[in-house]
Amino acid sequence: MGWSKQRLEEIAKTRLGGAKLIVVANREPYIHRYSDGEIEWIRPAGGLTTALDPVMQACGGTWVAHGSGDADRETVDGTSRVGVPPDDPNYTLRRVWLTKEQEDGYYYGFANSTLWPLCHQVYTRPSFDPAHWEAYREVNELFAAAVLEEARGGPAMVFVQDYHFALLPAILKRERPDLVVAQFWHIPWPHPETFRVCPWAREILNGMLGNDLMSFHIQYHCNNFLETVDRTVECRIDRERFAVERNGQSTSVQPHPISVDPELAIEYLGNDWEKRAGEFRKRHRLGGRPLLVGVDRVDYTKGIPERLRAVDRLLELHPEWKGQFHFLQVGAPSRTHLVAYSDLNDEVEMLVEKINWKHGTRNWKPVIFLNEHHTQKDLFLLYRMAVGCVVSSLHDGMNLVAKEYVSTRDDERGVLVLSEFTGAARELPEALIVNPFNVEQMASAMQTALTMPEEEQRRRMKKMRAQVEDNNIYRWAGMLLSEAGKLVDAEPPKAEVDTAVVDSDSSSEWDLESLIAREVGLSTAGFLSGM
Ligand code: GDG
Repeated sequence: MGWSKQRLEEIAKTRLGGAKLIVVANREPYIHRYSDGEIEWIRPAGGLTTALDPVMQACGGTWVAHGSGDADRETVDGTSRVGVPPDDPNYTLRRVWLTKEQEDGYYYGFANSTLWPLCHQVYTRPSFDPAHWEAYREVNELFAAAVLEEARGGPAMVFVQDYHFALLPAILKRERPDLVVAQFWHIPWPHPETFRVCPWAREILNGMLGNDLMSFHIQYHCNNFLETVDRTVECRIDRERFAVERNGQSTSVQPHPISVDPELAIEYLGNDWEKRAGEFRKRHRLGGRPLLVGVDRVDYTKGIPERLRAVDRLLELHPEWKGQFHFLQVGAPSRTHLVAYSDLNDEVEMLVEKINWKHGTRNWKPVIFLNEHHTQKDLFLLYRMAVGCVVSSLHDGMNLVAKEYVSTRDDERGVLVLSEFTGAARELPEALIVNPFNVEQMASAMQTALTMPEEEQRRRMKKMRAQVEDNNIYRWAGMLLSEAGKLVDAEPPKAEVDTAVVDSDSSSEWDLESLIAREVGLSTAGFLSGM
């Protein structure tokens, strides 16, 4: 029995015991904006929203987020709420409004110029600006007020997302000790020596220790976090249970690798993907040539220049590929107000230009750079068309692009080139694992991807698909919610549980228990064996 949307729905009903589910994330899952005078909605690029929207669609509840679209205010009711997905609403989006100064200091400043580079080992110096820190604190208080309003009048579980809200859990616990608070950190947690340079390291850790459950993608990040806490704040570390005890509060620290919804691939590809692929090839003058693709937000952690240099090297080593393939890079613009990001965009554009000039001909360009936001449907089409997908992150919490690529390949073809510095590399060892800093190795992996025999592709892809099918996004959310749900102090609403469980399958409650027990058993065994 596997994890599905329906199983997750059951978990939400049984394990949350009637408590309301409130997700807090900076980014909203749906943005309303003006286009030619009309209001339209889009889904933003980024791993967090991609992963959590299906979870909320399965569980229901409220998602609290920054209202960032220019038509967001026009589409909410008097309490800043709107039903989503906009075309078929089944959960609530509560928007929080920020001033330009708050957004500058909290989002572009402390979150993305301090914590983002601090947590990723990519040699970009974090900035430590007291004004940004002030704005970060202020916005964490502002979000806490919105969450407390949403949680009024009953038990609730608050599921906090990411590094934008390190202070939020302790604020919530201070005001409502009965709330169950869990946080998932979507990016890596660095080595203690790296983190300790932050002037506000202690305040950040105090905030995070307000959580009942603190979760990262992999055990290595949990170990780093526990070590950082041990060296920075006064507390008792329970290494047996992997928990931090302090002032009567206990924070359990657990790995839960995030994933994707494999069903989405079927939905997005539909029956017409081959026709759409033909149109795409024509539009970009690709002929019938094989494609290697990269799909990323343009971010300095993703190793985009590194993979372009590898394309250059591949063409130097194997000039026979000239005119014979394309490297297609989708680069969704991201955080463009920050100099580090606009500089990177310029660097990528220049590199593409240089490589195309050096190796291209009048009718053929080796690299095609699509520097714009795409729909997920279009991205999945590219995955399905490509003979290989290159993920060369210099450091990445998980990396969902790798798992999305695998999820589209029901033909069991295609090769994944995957950086060893992603969380995903631990789960997908059948990919061609590379060090993105090693240009020769990357070029050679691209050569292997372009020439791998079909049988070999099939053997590897089969295993990777089984992994992504089993460890899907519903398992991630189900495990996290049931771990946190153990702490909810409320009785399940009888009628709802009865209908949900008995109607679907009379043995499913037992199945659910044994499924969770088996999973917990497995993860404990993994931990004990030092995985
Ligand atoms: C953070 C962590 C962790 C890309 N371009 C467009 C677009 N995307 C989508 C992809 C994928 C997502 O964005 C990117 O996810 P990643 O996981 O690769 O990276 P981050 O955004 O950095 O995510 C990461 C993740 O959180 C989840 O925990 O895996 O380690 O850094 O889904 O398809 N989506 C749309 N248009 C685009 O142009 N709609």
